[in-house]
Amino acid sequence: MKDINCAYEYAREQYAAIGVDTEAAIAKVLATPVSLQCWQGDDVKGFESLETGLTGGIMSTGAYPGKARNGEELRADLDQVLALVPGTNKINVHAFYCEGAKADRNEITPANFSAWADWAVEKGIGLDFNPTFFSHPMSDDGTLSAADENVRKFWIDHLIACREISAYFGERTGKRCGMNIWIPDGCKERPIDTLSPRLRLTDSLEKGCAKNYGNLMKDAVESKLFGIGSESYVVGSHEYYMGYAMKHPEVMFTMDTGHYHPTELVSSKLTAIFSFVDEVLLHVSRGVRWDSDHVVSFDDETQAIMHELVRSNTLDRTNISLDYFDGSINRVAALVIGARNTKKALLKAMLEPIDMLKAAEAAGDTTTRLALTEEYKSYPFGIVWEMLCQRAGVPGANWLDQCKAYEKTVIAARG
Ligand code: RNT
Ligand code: ZN
Repeated sequence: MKDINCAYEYAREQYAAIGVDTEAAIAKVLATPVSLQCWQGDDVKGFESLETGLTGGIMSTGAYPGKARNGEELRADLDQVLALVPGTNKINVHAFYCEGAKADRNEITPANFSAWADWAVEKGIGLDFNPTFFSHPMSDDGTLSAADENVRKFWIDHLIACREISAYFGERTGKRCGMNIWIPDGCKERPIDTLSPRLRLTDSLEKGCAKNYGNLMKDAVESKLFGIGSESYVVGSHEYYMGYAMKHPEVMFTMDTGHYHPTELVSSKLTAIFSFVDEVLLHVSRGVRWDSDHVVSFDDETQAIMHELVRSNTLDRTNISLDYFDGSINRVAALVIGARNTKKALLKAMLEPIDMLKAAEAAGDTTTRLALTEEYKSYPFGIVWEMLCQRAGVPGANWLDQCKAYEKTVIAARG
């Protein structure tokens, strides 16, 4: 059997003939960070063991055995994930994955996250962070938009604490920490007063985000269409946060691919947002009929997003994160599948002869544009992907073997 080098040589030449440098594409994909959500590892449970269970109108379904029960287990699982996902990765941590001395959400400090920081420093990777405005007895009647001033104060204090922790992550890892703010505030039925909660949210965000941490951390705001129990009204809607991000240029705008009407696509919104916003944070997910947070697939939309970023040269203004939680299959595999698909889609986008296509477009030759775009879809990019994995020292298509072995020896032993 011929080896991969032989096949790669052929692929490299084919791409070179249309002006695409596969080596440069591999290098760019390997250098582009993708932030992997720790919450896939335990069905968004966290380490606090409060009575509430998962709230906030999101839901993880499935009862696959062996979810991580503490920081040690979760980080061990993430070690295994990182061994199977090529290139630069970050780990995305949520505030309720706190450890050490017991502290309520408004009291957590960097000390509660030193185990995460130590681990990341040892691995040489960056961390991102999220305040947790759900799964807490104080989050039932709103958080940052709550009418009750005590409740609102509690969550502003949580926001302040989380930004301090994010800056700590930035300092410890030497890599800027992106902090994504998502709140579940909303209503099952249409409220009469839809404005006041939004004005309170603005006030809370401006108060909570007042401190400037320089380049150690950067805030992001994530909008949503609806949640379970907030079907009729969501305070932090798309238009709301778009407006907030316009008013606060230092804040990133987050788009989660599951947070729009099923016929709306994030890929079609990106350059509109980039016309006015400096940096975007992506939650790459897959909604099936609703915001179901399925594992990211190598599907049309994931590819379209990557094409948009590469074609518009906005990849460096984009923070790619994953956000889904599937408890019905091996959770390590779930994270690996979504992460590999995301990077695969990015690679495919990097292998497009953009200059040639742009030239055809500029010349008004839309026939060539369509003919070639379609033709290049079947170029041998799978071989380039295999080579990318080899260069990164991770398995190719047979990565599942390692994952299964880990399941047998480690995950199966969990009660
Ligand atoms: C919820 C948002 C949010 C969460 C995570 C766990 O709809 O997508 O990003 O999924 O914070
Ligand atoms: Zn999200």
